[in-house]
Amino acid sequence: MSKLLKEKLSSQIPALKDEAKSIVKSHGKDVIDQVTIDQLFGGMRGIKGLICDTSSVGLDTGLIIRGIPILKLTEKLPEEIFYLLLTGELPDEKALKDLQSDLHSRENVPSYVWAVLNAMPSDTHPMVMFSSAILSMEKESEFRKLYDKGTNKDKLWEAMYEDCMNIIARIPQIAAFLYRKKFNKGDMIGPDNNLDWAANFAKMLGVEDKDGTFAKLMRLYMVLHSDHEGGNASAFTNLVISSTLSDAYYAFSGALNALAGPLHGLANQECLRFIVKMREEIGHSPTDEEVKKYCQSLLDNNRVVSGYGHPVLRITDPRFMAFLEFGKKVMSDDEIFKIVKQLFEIVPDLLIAQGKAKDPWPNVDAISGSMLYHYGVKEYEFYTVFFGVSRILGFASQIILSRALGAPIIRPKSVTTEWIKSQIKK
Ligand code: AMX
Repeated sequence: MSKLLKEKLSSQIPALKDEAKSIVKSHGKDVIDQVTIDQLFGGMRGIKGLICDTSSVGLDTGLIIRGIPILKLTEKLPEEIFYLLLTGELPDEKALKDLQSDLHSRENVPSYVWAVLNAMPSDTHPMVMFSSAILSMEKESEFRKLYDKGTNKDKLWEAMYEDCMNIIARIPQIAAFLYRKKFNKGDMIGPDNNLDWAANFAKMLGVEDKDGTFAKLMRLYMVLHSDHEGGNASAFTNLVISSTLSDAYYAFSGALNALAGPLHGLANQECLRFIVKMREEIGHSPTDEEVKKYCQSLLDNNRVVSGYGHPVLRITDPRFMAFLEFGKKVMSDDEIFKIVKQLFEIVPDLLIAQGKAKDPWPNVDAISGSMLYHYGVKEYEFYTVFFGVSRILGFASQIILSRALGAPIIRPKSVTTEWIKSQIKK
């Protein structure tokens, strides 16, 4: 019987609920943070206002999944990470096989999804297509069916789990279809039941992979982007939508729309565009001096250097380091990869000298695009879709757990500028 993961979760949930209840009962009124006016005007940066147990991001550590630093998880499969995100444990071989066969059994995409994608104008952005494809499947939602039937609130997480698993099983096929359609790569390539989730995705994309390293990159890519705690724009959107008891189709589609912003997930597209443009404008493989001059002129013109800085990191993003190691092994002579390394040597000093960015170090987007570019995936409009496919593992884990804990609707309080001014007078 497939479904060991669901059984594991079922066995864990009562204790998780008891723990949350008992913390609130004994310490519900303890103060854990203060809010300053600059945080109100500054995008609520850093305010501790959410619970997210799947992962955490420390200023000086980067991503930690269930207590394990991301750099210790780079050899794992995305399915293993999904299991870890949800349960706090890595699966044994039996549980992994069970999860993989469960996903394969759910991968049949409803045919109307292809019709929806085929009907879109050819210049539609891939993120619009991806988000719309997921939303178009909302009528499949088990969660909504159960809710409409009127059910015990404690049962809702199970339907949320079913929806999430169905979506996770189908998105590699949907993303691969839209890549091949949008960029005229030929007919759709069907799934292969013998492959793991990311290798299957790699195969369906149809990217040439003679030595199997593209499949390896897909596994790494999906692991590195799987989650980044609960407060980033897309994860927060996902949590807010699902807290209204909207189902996973609505939540993921909305979260992907947040991910599509250039300050968030679209940065990987922007970053590659910037590198290619710099290479073109300079006209040859740039020298260090030329890279420095080019980036300095961006800063002088009040532009950002894509891929550098982060709202909640103050170190080189460990996910950047993981890709750097992969690149050194697999594509050390690649021209774009070399420019990525040059930027890493040069940009932090420029940002430090400028003195504005709180984090002068590269984030994952400074390098992820160059990995894809090396394999001929040069359509950088598609890069955020890779990010989205992966991040749905985190979105799913977060909302399954929220429903399991019966988390209430998210509803922070806003205040007016007049109210702030009255507080200042006091
Ligand atoms: N280049 C130039 N200036 C930068 C900069 C960069 N890479 N990063 C920050 N700054 C500037 C900001 O524009 C801001 O200037 P201002 O005071 O004139 O408005 C100042 O430094 C302070 O910003 P911050 O507090 O350090 O950053 P933030 O938390 O407001 O924003 C981020 C973080 C990522 C949006 C910002 O660093 C940025 O725009 N980076 C480039 C885009 C990017 O790489 N985005 C990817 C983020 C990761 C992700 O979500 N995928």
